Amino acid sequence: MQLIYEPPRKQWLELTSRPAQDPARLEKVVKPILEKVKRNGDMALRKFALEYDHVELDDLFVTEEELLASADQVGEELKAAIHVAKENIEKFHLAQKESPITVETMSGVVCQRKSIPVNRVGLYVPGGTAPLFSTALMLGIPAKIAGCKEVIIASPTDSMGQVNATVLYVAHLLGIKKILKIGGAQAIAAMAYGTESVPKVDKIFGPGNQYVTAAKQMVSRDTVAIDMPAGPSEVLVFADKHAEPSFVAADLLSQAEHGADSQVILVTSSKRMVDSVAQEVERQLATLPRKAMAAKALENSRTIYFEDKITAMDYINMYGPEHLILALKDADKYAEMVENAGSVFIGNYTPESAGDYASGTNHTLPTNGWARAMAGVSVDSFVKKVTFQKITPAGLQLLGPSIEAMAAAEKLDAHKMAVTLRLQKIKEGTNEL
Ligand code: HSO
Ligand code: ZN
Repeated sequence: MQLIYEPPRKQWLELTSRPAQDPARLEKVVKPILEKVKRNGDMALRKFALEYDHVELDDLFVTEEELLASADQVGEELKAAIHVAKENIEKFHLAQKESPITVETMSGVVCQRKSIPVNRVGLYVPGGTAPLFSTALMLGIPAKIAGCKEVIIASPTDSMGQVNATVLYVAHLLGIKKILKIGGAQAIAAMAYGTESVPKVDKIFGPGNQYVTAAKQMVSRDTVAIDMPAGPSEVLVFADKHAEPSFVAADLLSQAEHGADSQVILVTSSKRMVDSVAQEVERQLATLPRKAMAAKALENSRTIYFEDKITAMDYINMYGPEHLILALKDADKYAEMVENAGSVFIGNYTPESAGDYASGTNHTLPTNGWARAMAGVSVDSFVKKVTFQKITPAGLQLLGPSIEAMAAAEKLDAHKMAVTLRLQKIKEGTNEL
């Protein structure tokens, strides 16, 4: 980990950089995949499954039997844990449902805003070295709460043609029946364009490798909405001298083990913490099954020392971390100062893992500084907020002259006419309302 003491403000921008991506290279790989799926539909999907997952798929979707059988393959302890997580995530997301707002802005002029679910959504759940069944919970629960009519999951299979059993168990628990056995950019293409058997969706959600992310970005320019421009995962831990070095190290490593391109940052106001966390990181790293990946991520990572904690908060807000852990004595006080972060973990006993799995908050969060302007996934991400308005003749008499004046000033005569004609009718008394 790179170590920086008291960086001057002019250096901060550079210290908010993330590991470099190469979008042009990714686009070159992904573009032909998208085109093949667009052109050849299911046939292309079967070919890609053979080529990348080494599996011959008869059925592109998980069968009812496979879905039901998943319950037998998941241990009781894990099932119980998943139920705890599901309940908490449901509780927190149910509270996010908004009732319509109705405001009479002027007498006879009623404006309304109402949440209407996105009809069809596609949820990408990564497979591979670490199938993230928790992502199925984090996306499936708000989709169901929002009331989306059609929810499909796409997840790659193993070489036996099976989607991870725990992913299936979660899908079954949430009542999601359509699970596409395809991963990678080709899955994103299938959901974005639709094929003979895959419905075209309106919005695609979920994390994935760099190809999946590039594919999401590319299809979003074309035909479908996406949750957010996701990049490699990040955590920033802000620790004072009261923090527990072993906790801090474990939090840093829990993000580092996600992938070689993850970024972990330690900001601290204690010189002693710099060394003790480094020692703990070394010690714990050696025990991790994914140590090679985590070690690689640590190469992109930084420890930054600031004597003054308020200055440290300024830097943190500029960085805009996906996850921010406040391992501080006055954690609540500093939580009040947070402006830019995806999700904030307050105090020494609130690890990021809690939010990753089970406390109730969503783990699909903005990375790469997007937290400066965007929020993570919530029920809001699965609805459109549609506005309505209704104006009575009396209301139009009140408001009309303002509209006419503004339309005239913009020289948009038809706009003005739309009001004038109605006002005339009202004046003549021939309006039937
Ligand atoms: N930290 C990841 C989410 C996750 N962690 C899933 C474990 N499983 C991105 O927020
Ligand atoms: Zn995680």
